[in-house]
Amino acid sequence: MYKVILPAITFLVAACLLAWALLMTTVREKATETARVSSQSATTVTHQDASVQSATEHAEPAPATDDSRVVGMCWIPGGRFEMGALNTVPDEFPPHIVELDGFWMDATEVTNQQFREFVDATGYLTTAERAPELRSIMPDSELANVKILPELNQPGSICSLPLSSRDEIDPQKGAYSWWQYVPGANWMHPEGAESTIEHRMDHPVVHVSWLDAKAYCDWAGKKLPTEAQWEFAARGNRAGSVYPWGDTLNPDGHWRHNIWQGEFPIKDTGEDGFTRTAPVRSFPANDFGLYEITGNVWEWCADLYQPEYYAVCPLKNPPGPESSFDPQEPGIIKRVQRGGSFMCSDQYCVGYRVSARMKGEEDTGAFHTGFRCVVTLDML
Ligand SMILES: [Ca+2]
Repeated sequence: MYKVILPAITFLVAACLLAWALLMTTVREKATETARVSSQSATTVTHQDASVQSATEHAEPAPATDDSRVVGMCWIPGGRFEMGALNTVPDEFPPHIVELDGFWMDATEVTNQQFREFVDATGYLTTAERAPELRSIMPDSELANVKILPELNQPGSICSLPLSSRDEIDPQKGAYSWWQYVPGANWMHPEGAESTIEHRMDHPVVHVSWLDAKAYCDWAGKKLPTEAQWEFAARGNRAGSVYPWGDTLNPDGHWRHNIWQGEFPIKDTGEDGFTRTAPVRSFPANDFGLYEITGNVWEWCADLYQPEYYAVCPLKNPPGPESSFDPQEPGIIKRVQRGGSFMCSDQYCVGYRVSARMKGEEDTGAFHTGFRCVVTLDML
């Protein structure tokens, strides 16, 4: 008999939803200890370096270029900023200074229409359209020999299923009570085989793995943003703010991004106008002209994930760690996701804060996960 477990693809979403509480208990002590040693210099820099400033106080203008790739993208002027946060989640600690060269970033999340053009041009099949391969499992880990449950060994992806009451939440299953692997779910069928994107071509593409996002970028001549680029861009000119527009979640009673309202995960009241993905440009852009940089869908970043990377990362253009390590699932390769999604609630996963970090298996998408791209100066 094979030893069977749920496929690694089901780990992603559970991690997204359980990470908050688990990470608090799993890595706080270690992160704090590490940070005690390493953050002193970072903190010293943070509070003594008067040159820390928002990106555009001395913003360099966008370089003149006729490169068609940057059409419709936003120029993010280089600068230095404080990345991370105090007193939130251990993996956002320590706050530290980062310097970045300027770059262009997509004004919106990559849409179904854009992804359709990529697929039409290349014939690319996303990971959700292929048989599961467990490609995120590290070959030397204790998970190396796991097998996929036969009933799950077919193309599909992760969807959240509606619950009618909290009685349907199985304490043993936790987030698996509402997150399930749905055969036939993929970017063209976000809620399963019978669903369609026919009237959602201006919505962000979902059910794309990190590998799918990278394939799109390679085709488009772009890259995924580094985690530092993403946070710098999301913060705009608002150093230290919780959200891209400030510190108040819904100023003047107006929702500024697409998240979950109501009792999670039972009833999303859709006060912001949406209970699933929203068309891009549904909400106001941030200082740099970026739409839905938080909320709507999680956005893949280029970086491998390590919760303690901030304590050791370089000052200039940090590329992310050289290897992945998630204490919760050390045998699985994780990449960073940022920005939160329409599934994020202040009752559960407040991943829509600009400093909030998330991680996912690089071969796994979900119905609340997409991406946007960047072009850097060295790519011109
Ligand atoms: Ca919403």
